[in-house]
Amino acid sequence: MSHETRTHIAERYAVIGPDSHVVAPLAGWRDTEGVVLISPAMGTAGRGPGFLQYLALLTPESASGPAPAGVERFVYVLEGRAEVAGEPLGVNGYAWLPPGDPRTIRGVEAARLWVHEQRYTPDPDHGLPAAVWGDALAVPSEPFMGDPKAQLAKLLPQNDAFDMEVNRFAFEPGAALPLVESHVNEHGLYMAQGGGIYRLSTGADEHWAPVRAGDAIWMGAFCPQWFGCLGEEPGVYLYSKDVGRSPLSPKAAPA
Ligand code: UGY
Ligand code: MN
Repeated sequence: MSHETRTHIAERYAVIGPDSHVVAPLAGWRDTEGVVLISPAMGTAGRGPGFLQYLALLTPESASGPAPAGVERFVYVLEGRAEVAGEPLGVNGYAWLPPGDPRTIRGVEAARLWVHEQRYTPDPDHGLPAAVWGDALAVPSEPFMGDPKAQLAKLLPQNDAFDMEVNRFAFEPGAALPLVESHVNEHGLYMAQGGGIYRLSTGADEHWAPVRAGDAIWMGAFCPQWFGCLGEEPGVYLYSKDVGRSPLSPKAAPA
C-alpha cells in the first residue's frame, strides 16, 4: 500500500509511473487486460495528446479487434511472444498495421505489448503503405546529432506515406540529449530499460522527473524536453513522433 506516486499530469506533458496503473479489460480486444498510458482524455480544452498509447497484457486466449476506422496501429513486444496478422513476434519485434487492416494480434504465450494508435492522415502524393514488420535490434542505429553514446534507430520507413515515426533511442550511462529540445511534434514515450532524468516544462511548471523502466511520458507540441541517462545500465526508450505533414494540413476527420 502506498499514498505516494511519481505520476505527474501537467497541462502539456505527463509522466505516468507504473505505481499508478490500474489494470482493466481493454476496449475492443477479447480476453485482454491492459493499461492506457496516454490518451486524448489527458489534456485540457482539446489540447490533449493526438494519439493513444497503451500496454496490452496478453494470454494465449487474447485477441485484438480491428483498430477503430481510420486508425493506424503500431505494436511492440516488450515481453513474451505474440502473433500479428499471422506473423510471430518475439521480444523487440514490432509491426505497423495501416488503417482498415482487419487482421488480428494474438497472444502466443503471456506477453506484454506497447501499442500506439492514431488517426492516419493521408498524403496527397502517396498511397496508403502496406503493413510493416521488424526486429528493433536488427534496425541500424545512428549517433544522435553526432554522439555515438546516444544511438537512434528509426523503426518505420522514412517516407511521407507515413505520418509518424516510432523510434528506439539507446543511451549509454552518462549520455544525454545535447540540447533542450522544443519542437512542433508531440511524443509518446515508453521507458523500456534503465532510467535517468527527464526535464519537462510548460511555462512556469518546471519538472525534473526521475524516470525508470515502465514509465511513460506524454510531451505535447513545443514542450521543452531533455534527457540524461543515469545508473549502471543503458537507458532505452521507445517513442512516437508525428512527422511528414504540414501543421496547416487538415487533420484526419474523426470516424
Ligand atoms: O526525435 C526527437 O525529437 C527526440 N530527440 N526527442 C526526444 O528524445 N525527447
Ligand atoms: Mn523530441
